[in-house]
Amino acid sequence: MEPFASQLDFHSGALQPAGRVLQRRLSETRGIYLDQEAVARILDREGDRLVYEVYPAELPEEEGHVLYGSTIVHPGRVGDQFHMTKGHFHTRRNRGEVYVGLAGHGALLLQTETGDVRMVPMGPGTIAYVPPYWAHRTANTGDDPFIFFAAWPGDAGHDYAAIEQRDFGKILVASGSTALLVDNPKVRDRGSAAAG
Ligand code: M6P
Ligand code: ZN
Repeated sequence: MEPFASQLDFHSGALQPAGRVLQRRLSETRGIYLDQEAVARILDREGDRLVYEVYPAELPEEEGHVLYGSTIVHPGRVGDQFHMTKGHFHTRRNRGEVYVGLAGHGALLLQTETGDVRMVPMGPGTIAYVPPYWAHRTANTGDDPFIFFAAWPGDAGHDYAAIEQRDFGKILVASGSTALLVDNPKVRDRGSAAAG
């Protein structure tokens, strides 16, 4: 393969050239939010809102390559939760990732397979390291688009099912103008139901 360069517009978050641009709307990510009445209300009143977009560089998903792309999480809330990405583990769990904040403000949520959760606030210039074995999800905690760049190993793969089944143990909720990290009641209930 020949060396090449792509151009990332820090203002819009668009990467060019890019592979297939992914647009995630509310309807296809609705399951990640707690307040299903709020989801239904939004879909009913304003239609299928664009929540986030991913511009991937067109590269072989193979060992040795470094995949990269930009993500734009549009500002907004669903109930009192901020707009967020689906979140995933890497299919090959021992693959890490690097996130670089470019514009806007957000948070990176990370979780291990045993349910340990961490939160890293992100803004322009923040470089967040996602170690191997940690699932990751981002949320836009501000009022402007939250834009970040990510790079990960070509053979990492995306495993969404594991996080759909288990969910993150903590959620980010809006409290006035700040973001609070609180226990996910869905996971807590399931935990106590299993214990009892
Ligand atoms: C980052 C990277 C991508 C990921 C995207 C959106 O850009 O981690 O691999 O696809 O965020 O996250 P998700 O796939 O979890 O919706
Ligand atoms: Zn990843």
